[in-house]
Amino acid sequence: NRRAASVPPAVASLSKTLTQDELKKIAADKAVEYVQSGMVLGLGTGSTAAFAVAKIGELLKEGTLKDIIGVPTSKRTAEQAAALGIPLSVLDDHPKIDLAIDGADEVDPDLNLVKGRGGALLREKMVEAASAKFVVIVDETKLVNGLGGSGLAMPVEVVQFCWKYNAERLKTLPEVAGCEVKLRMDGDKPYVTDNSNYIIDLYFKDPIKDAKAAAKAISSLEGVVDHGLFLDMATAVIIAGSDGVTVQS
Ligand code: ABF
Repeated sequence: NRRAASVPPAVASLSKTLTQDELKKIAADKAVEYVQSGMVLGLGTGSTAAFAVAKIGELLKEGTLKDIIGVPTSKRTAEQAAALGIPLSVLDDHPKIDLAIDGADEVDPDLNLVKGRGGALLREKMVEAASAKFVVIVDETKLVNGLGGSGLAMPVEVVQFCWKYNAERLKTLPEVAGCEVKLRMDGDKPYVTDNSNYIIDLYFKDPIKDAKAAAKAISSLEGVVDHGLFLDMATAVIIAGSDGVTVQS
């Protein structure tokens, strides 16, 4: 049970005047404390994860960390890590990852997540599922009582072929009843993922009643590649807020 893996609790008092970026960096730096020399690391995507990647690069450069191999979860992260001199690999060559560090869009009280508003959900899920420990780093704005509860997008990655057909089918699934569906755009063109797929974003008025059932139903549609529900995957979540840093596991 990866949820039971021990991550030491930590609390630090933070000033109430910190910006969201400062909070993200605090969470990221805390997660990097769990990195040890010789580890194979899953490198997340997004602005919070970018702070962690930057810190790992810094520690490697100064020699505090050695022999790290990073497995990036997106082309963006691969570029950032390569520029910092972090040696990189892929799951084909390093199928077992010691620790993955990544952000999230929503975190519920059971540490289930919505991820993928940054568009990297598929590679994130593959890398994080292959990780012995998966530490999530967020600022307190990401906490929700139920997944889908932020009212923001819950992404579903679909093949380009007949995406409208799949958008219609997603809309009629009883497990996500009432959600709105929208093809993610990049200017006036559909957004294309690192895997050459499209993303259909689901918007909920109320939190998803049964996230497990929703995940199963969405995955059952032919042409759906993956979705942003990351259930029972996080080992620990590091939350930076105005009252301090907490680690939930
Ligand atoms: C990744 O980055 C994604 O899964 C998630 O969509 C996003 C969070 O971004 P940020 O850290 O910029 O809020 O973790």
